[in-house]
Amino acid sequence: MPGPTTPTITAFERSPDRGRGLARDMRVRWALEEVGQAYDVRLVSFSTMKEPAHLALHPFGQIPTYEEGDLALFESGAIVFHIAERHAGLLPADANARARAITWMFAALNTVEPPIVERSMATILDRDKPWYAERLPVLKERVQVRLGELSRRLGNADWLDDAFSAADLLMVTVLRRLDGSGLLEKYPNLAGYVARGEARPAYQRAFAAQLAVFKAALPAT
Ligand code: GTB
Repeated sequence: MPGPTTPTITAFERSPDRGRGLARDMRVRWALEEVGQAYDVRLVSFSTMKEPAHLALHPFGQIPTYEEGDLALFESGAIVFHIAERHAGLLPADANARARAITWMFAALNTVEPPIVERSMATILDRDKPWYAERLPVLKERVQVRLGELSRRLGNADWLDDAFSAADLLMVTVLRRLDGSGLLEKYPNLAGYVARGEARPAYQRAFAAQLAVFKAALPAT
């Protein structure tokens, strides 16, 4: 039963990923599920996101946002960090292990995600450009360099630094953006890592929730 401080997040009313859980509300949903925090979702359209009410919450007119009492946050990484700080289970108690987990959270968002997003955006937005055929291999190579580095570091470990943490949650969602590209499969330990994340019951609940939104928006047959 939602209480007065039940957080509300925003998500796409109609996600362009067609229910594959690739939009960034997925990582926030997953974090909330991991810590057992109930939440509400406000669905927004692309036009609603650019209106003053949403811009007051998110200066760049995007999802996800997070509201909890007087607190309003944007940026999925900051939201996941906030959830991890306020609840047990997503960051280690040991100060050094916690600092390493936070380092990996930044690495996921600042070092691994950018080349993945750049490649993915190019495949969506730039296909008709005269330079696309030349540029795509460059973008693909940048992703492969990062995946190779990450794969070497992960080795045979289950998670980035001992126990599962918010860092793994972010890294798995970042790597999932490669879905359908065929790139991840070249690194079996990374593919296994993503599969381990996806197998977590909290992930499954989050995925089902965002898929339900997509299905509800489908026209009745
Ligand atoms: N740095 C911000 C964060 O981490 O929260 C980035 C937020 C962001 O890019 N939000 C996107 C958005 O609101 C949705 S997640 N876009 C609308 C806009 O900018 O007008 C990005 C996303 C969108 C679609 C897919 N997909 O279809 O696969 C995957 C990811």
